[in-house]
Amino acid sequence: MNKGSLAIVNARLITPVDNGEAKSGAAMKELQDIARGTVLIIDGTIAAVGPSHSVAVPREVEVIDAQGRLVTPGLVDPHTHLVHAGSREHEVPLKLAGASYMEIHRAGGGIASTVRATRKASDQELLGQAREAALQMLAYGVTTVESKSGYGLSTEQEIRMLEVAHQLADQVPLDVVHTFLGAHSIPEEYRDRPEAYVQLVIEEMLPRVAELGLARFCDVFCEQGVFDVEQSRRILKSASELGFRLKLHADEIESIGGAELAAELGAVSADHLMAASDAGLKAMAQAGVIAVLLPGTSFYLRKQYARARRMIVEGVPVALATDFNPGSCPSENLQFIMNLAYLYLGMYPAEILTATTLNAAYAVGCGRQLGSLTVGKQGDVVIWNAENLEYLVYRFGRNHVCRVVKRGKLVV
Ligand code: IZC
Ligand code: ZN
Repeated sequence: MNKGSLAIVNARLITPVDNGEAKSGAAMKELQDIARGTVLIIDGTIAAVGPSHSVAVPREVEVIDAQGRLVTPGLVDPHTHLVHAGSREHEVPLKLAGASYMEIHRAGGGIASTVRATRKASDQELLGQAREAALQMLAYGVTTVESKSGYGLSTEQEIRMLEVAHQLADQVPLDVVHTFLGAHSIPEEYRDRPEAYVQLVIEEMLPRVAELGLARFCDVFCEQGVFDVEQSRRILKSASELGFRLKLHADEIESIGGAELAAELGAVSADHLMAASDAGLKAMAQAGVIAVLLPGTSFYLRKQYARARRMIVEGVPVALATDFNPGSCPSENLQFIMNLAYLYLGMYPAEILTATTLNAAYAVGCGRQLGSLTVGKQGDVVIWNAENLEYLVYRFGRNHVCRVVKRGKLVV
């Protein structure tokens, strides 16, 4: 990816301060706030951050005058199902008539319908759809995105999904973090022998994906009627032995002990957590597992929201993501997720910024390089058409991005 040099001056700079780990508790609200600041990026890396009068900008470096606008780190979206074919608008009338997500899933719709569409699509079609979505994300201020497989559900098709995601990473000015989610659903051809599918994931898919170096993380949809805690544990332990870092779709619909399992395995994150138990949250806090909350999914499924305040009080680091997928959150707009977090998770604007930058970066294993305006980190920056954070999370449904800078290059 191209690297550039530029300086943004006259900015209202607001950023989390990185102390080497994801922020929890009261620290989620602690931000550095510089009223008239400069960020200087040289060769893609942040070289200086401070009050404008204290930062000398070399003569040859291009200068952008932010004119008092809010400037933050580039946003990180740490949970998406970016690569898929087709769409699922046909499910909405079923939902409005009372069918639940899991009822549609059990009837062979839901994930299975996206699996059918994805298997049929050519690499070019998959790539085209993912590229369009990734560029939308970028337009909304996202400079790094996590991307899961999980609509192939055979060794060959899962590898193809991951390879498409790698091709995508070469074509868009975003960093893409790759996650293997072969255990997203039992595919139709294994419907009557789910255990054989678990074995396929463990014995064939994981070793192949590891050997090809296609994914940093392994994730499992740990949910009643999908993969239970015992199956999830076996898959994730095998993944860990092969060097994958771990994530879980945990306690989204039923409280089955997904949060507890994430803590037991030392997962980097447990995601969703709408139904997570008190004991599960305590265990996550103890083990330092990041909660990746997906309020767009609660909104779209018209379900309960995760207990973000409780998590923050318990000391669980919280991050926010879109969950962009064709079923339960068909939107790539992380700004809308920030609005939802403000109104329905009861998070404060400062916590929301931490959750969509630094904590999100740690949730994808990139906290040392991304997620804050810190000297030495990558020069990923958003200039907003807003003067403060409160405005950003108050005014919804429009895109507040003014400029996006990726590795020191103006990309939006
Ligand atoms: O396609 O429905 N929850 N996986 C788990 C999803 C939502 C994606 C989908
Ligand atoms: Zn998901």
